[in-house]
Amino acid sequence: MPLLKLSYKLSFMCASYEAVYLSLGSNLGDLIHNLKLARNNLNSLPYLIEAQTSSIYYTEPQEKKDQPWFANQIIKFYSLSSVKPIFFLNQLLAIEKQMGRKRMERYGPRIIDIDILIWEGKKINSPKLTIPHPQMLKRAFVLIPLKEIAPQLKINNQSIHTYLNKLSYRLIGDKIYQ
Ligand code: PH2
Ligand code: MG
Ligand code: MG
Repeated sequence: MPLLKLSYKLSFMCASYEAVYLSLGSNLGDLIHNLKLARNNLNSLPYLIEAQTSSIYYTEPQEKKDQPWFANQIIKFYSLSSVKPIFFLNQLLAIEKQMGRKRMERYGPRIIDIDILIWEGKKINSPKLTIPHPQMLKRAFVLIPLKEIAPQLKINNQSIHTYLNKLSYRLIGDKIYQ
């Protein structure tokens, strides 16, 4: 086999992957359709493999209260470890834009928001990107679906359960009040 072809094949077989947890949110238009479309767009990125998907929750808006309720969902992917977080972030922003997101006000209504929550083995503090996501530990709409798909996950050595215990929220069916 030609050397180039062999090394191409080997790079696939020996590729290493890192777990990445993403949060999806939508509160404008057809919420379920928007989450589905975002999930499809993510799955069309060649370096991502979907591993687990949470249920969809309907969640009371946080930070800015006077806006429609959100549909939220968490997806765990494996990403090729050669992919750089800032490159990935730019691809997420491109998906949001292509789906029609207009950035008007901070925390305001949006067709789709795709956030990087956790990237296995990485802590990042740059002006454009902070990992783990700086607000995730205060948000029941993140912690509840995350616990559903990764009950054993530790964040800064603490369980999701521990963080949830510090919050005041109500989970009624698939609705999260906070
Ligand atoms: N996203 C925000 C602000 N507030 N509230 C809920 N319930 N769900 C969200 O996804 C959300 C929010 C900014 O990204
Ligand atoms: Mg967000
Ligand atoms: Mg965002």
